[in-house]
Amino acid sequence: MSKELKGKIVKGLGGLYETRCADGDDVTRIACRAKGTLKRGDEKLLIGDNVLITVDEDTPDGVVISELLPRKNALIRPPMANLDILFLVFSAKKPCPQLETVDKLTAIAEHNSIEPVIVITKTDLDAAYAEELYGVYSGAGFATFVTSSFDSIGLAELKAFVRERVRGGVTAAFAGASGVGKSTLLNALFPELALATGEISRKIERGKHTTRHVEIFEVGEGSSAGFLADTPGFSLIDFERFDFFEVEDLLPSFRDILPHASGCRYQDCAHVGESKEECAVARAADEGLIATSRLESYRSIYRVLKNKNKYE
Ligand SMILES: Nc1nc2c(ncn2[C@@H]2O[C@H](COP(=O)(O)OP(=O)(O)OP(=O)(O)O)[C@@H](O)[C@H]2O)c(=O)[nH]1
Ligand SMILES: [Mg+2]
Ligand SMILES: [Zn+2]
Repeated sequence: MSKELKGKIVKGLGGLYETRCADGDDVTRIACRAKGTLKRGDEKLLIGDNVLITVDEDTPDGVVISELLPRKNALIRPPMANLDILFLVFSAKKPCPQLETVDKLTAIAEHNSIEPVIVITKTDLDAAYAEELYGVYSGAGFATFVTSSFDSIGLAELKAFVRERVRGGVTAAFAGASGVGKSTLLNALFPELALATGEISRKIERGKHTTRHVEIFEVGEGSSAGFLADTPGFSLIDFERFDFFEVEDLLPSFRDILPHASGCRYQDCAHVGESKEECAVARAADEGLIATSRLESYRSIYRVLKNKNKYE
């Protein structure tokens, strides 16, 4: 006799997956491998995937992931599927935030209909800069939190947000560079997780890639639970190498620039020139309606996308 169960992949290590199967409030975890065809190409399984599991009681090792169910979205960084909310975590200091990387991530999230939420960590190390960053990102229209896991700053607000939004099957992840304090923050919010955290390299002020694998945790219980993942840090978001989206998709992925992008002198304005007379976006930035760093990121990504594949 064989039967089929629906489950969600919450963890995967060396080809062995942990899946979460729910029947109402009755939740079980099943460890299993995947059918051969699900290990290659586009079908390669990701944490967050919803799958069918075939349980064949008559054969040994008869529990296997047999089918990948349709995805809402899939990201390369972090490598996850079906995300609803992406918490973009970066520190005020140590390591210094790379704002262009943050802005690439907000754009990729928006393009995939994932809500970006900004979390600034280590405000204890540079409160003034953390405030400045808060201004940039809340001003751009993102839910933004300033935190310190060491001084318990902003934790109650962030926890309330997570409890309110990451529930009822919603999937979210903490993502950002290595060493910004993602795992430390998750531990501060949910001490029962007891995640491993690591030191920062003193010489180069970078993290040491302590978290090695994506893992989803449950927030809340039973059918009202939400899913929250800790993910390994990354530093580069390379638009040249990966096809995150096309140049036409860039403007709609910047919610703070899009509303200002009509009213330029030329209809095909790419909003990359400095002329305030010609470009309504340049004008808006000059009036302080768009943060300089956000517009710089926009322009830099535009150039990369525009030049891509040009000589192929
Ligand atoms: N000053 C200060 N240091 C912090 C804070 N939060 C974390 N740290 C330190 O930052 C370092 C890295 O923390 P982790 O939580 O391991 O960072 P991570 O983002 O999970 O890093 P990866 O797993 O490598 O991606 C550790 O030495 C932490 O003690 C904070 O609020 N303030
Ligand atoms: Mg970590
Ligand atoms: Zn323009």
